Amino acid sequence: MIETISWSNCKTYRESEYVVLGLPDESHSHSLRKGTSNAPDVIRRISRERDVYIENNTESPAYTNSGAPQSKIFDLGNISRENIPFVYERILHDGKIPVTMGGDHSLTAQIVKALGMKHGPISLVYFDAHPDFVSSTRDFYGSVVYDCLPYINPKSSVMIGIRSPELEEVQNIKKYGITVFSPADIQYYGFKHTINEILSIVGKNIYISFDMDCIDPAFAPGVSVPVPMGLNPVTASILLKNISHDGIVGMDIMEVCPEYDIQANTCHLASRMIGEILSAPVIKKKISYF
Ligand SMILES: [Mn+2]
Repeated sequence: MIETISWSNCKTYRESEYVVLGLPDESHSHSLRKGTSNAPDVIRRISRERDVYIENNTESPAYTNSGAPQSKIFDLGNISRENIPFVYERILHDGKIPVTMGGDHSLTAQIVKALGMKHGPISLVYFDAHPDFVSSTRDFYGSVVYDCLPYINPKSSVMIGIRSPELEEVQNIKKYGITVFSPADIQYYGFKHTINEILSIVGKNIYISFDMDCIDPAFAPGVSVPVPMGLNPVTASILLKNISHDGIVGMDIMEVCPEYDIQANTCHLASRMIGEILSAPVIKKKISYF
């Protein structure tokens, strides 16, 4: 018998508020490191080995770290890149919030497209070591933000954790007016100041895309393209909670590369970050059923 590991804490898709999906696809990555397509299943498995997740526990919070009100979660399993438009359109039509595990970061552009078509311009909150804002090449893991441009409002979007931009990416950041918070900025100006700045920039329809390489490789070595001098996990989690507090239209966690992980630290952190989001927000949007 094949064991199915899922994040579901309610019995049916219909009653869920959040829908978890895996996108085990790295076909648009140019990284020398391979293996992000294994991340969804490994993160699911790790989430059950530690304290974050209690399967099918409908009586107490699934995410024991927060003590926050419980969200209803249904895990749809893994889907293919080709099915993104169809599946996300349905999830959004049903008034639910997609939570995606990648896979390479290029998948985010397709998700944001589906969200933008449903909700209008998205405030993109982009956690990453790299801006992924290349425009000379398209539709790969380095052009994600450029590929998202038709569906986002750049002036109400932010990048957090950036510390390895290419020249053309710096030019695009200036050209389109996206505000960047590097790890050094956050350290220098302080936490509360950073949170207030971010909250003053982002509008409604917040989508959080969390490239695991935003975190320092000391904490998250298992990523495709690690860069030193990254965010501390506590900093990232508090930013996540504050940004998602009033509701988000979706989130993803991308670029986890289990093969390069050390003692599953990165996968455990990824599972915890998803838990932080799922347990944090007060859902203000009305949930519509079939
Ligand atoms: Mn990225």
